[in-house]
Amino acid sequence: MSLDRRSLLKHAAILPLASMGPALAQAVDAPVSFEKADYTIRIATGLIDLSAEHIVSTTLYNGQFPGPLVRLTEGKRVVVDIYNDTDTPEQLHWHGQFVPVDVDGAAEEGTPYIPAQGMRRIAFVPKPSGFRFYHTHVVPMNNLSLGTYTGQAGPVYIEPTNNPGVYDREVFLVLKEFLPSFSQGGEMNVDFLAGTPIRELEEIGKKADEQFNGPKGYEVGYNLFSINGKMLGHGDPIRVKQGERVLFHVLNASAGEIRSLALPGHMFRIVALDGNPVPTPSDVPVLWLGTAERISALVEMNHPGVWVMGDVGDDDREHGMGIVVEYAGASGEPQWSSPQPYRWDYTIFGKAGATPTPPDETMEFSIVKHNGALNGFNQWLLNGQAFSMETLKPVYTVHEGRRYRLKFRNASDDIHPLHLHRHSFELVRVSGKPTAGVIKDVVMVGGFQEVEFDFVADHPGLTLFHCHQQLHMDFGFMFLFNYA
Ligand SMILES: [Cu+2]
Repeated sequence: MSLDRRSLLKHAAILPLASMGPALAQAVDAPVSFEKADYTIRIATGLIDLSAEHIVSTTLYNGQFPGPLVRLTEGKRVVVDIYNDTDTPEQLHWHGQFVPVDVDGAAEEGTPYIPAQGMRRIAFVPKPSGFRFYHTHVVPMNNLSLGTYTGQAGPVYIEPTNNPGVYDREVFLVLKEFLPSFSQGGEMNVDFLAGTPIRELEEIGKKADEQFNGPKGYEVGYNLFSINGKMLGHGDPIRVKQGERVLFHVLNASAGEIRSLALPGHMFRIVALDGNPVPTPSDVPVLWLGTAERISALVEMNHPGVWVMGDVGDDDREHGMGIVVEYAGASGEPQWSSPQPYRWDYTIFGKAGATPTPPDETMEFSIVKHNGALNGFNQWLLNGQAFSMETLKPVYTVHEGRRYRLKFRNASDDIHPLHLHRHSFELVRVSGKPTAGVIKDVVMVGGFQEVEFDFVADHPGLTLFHCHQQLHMDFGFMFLFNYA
């Protein structure tokens, strides 16, 4: 290996830090300074070839998009070295895992930054099992070259201690847009969620709009769309055989878009949501995923041909959001046909006739948008309060061991993918429909609709809640739970 001056300087910059060893290490349950890392993740600027004509420069994990698949075993401690070769301090968040605050990767909770041109070694015990992911958690605000607008996302699969494995093979799909830009036209929300808007919430939203009646707030749009870092028609197809049972693990790694996915002539049997097995696996023609949601779905390959598996939005699919599925022996141009409109309803995966454990306490939150209130950006308020990035003050307190019911009332026309850190939650009611047994870490609440979910406060430490739409979380839609 030869080192040029630049990389020598880079190594020199790392050395004093690395030699500090234990000071950087997270003492979890054993000293880690002489251990070899199980995984090394390097954050650096790099290029991704979305197609031969579309090569994008952005920040990546290990020079690739998506970042490497991190395969872990539930309960088996893992050591991860994270190097930051950029000039910006970074946070790497282990989305959907029950990890302590110093590992979680959220500065708001107190996780130390991975210093610019520095590194952090972390160690943790992976749990719960299933499909998780890792992504950056810095706050980009109006800088579209930071945070989840970059290519910093990768899948995590935590092997359960026993895996029933009723499939022939697994395919991971990471959905992601590139080349973001601001627009001020206001976005059209596709009407795909089950349920009907609540008049009272519409009235609250209307009042807020009358108060903040200037131009619509900035939105982020994208030029290029991809699955596993390739635009539709570029990269290898998914090659299948007739009769094969393929388990797709689909991740929406967008900074703020909702994504759909359909495969003409095939049904998806959803077996897990956000990595957690669902009580009632069900067949659906289309997958809908809010930002940061994951779906694991079995597809029986029983419709030979060459197909486009893609977003139902024609424009997004034509700009790359799709991947070709090719049966052995089939040839010709990949075929697409739009599925019938389908209403996405989380409750069909629930446990029929069951009722969740009653909570010890219920907290209610109203979601209100102040149109263009922050230098042209929409500001988001929960119960009248926008999160302060300056004070990072926790507003709500939970007690260990207690079960909390959170009820969100959305007085805006936007769909919000609500996310709780370091805990999972159980859906209790979605747009008026009761349910039980669906365990998630992100859930979409529809425009002028309501959602309720329960979580047990069993992972002490500051716990972040936020909307996973990057613009929303950066401009107020966030709060911290404090453990008493
Ligand atoms: Cu939101």
